[in-house]
Amino acid sequence: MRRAALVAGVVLLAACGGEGGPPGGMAVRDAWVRPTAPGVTSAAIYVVVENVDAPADRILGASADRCSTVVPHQTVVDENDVASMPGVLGDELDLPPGAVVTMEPLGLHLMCLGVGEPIELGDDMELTLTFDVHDPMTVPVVAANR
Ligand SMILES: [Cu+2]
Repeated sequence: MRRAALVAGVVLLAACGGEGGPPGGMAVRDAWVRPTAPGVTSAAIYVVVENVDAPADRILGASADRCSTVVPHQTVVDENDVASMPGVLGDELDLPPGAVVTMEPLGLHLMCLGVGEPIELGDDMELTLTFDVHDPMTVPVVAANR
């Protein structure tokens, strides 16, 4: 809450996605991807997106250079311990000012589909997130086991 008070004064000045503008707006951090399992051509990408001081927004989609398609998923475990990953259509990707969307194992993630060369531990890739309002943002993603 203290942070919200600090940035409140900046909101009117910060041009969302503007060239050379002040830091702030949208922050994309801690992006990592699980290495692909043998014979598997998909991998889960995890990332944290924070609307620091940008107008209300929403993650519209994503792409990555190692994936033919990237789709948001939510891992769901049913009463029989069977996990499924339905696509995300609800408000999970909404980013009102100050909101943080945290993608982490057993929860929300970006599914990288159509992986060509296997993704190995330590590999790098690039993830681009697109938003309803904000300019697209590209961040490095490292392959890790966490
Ligand atoms: Cu998935």
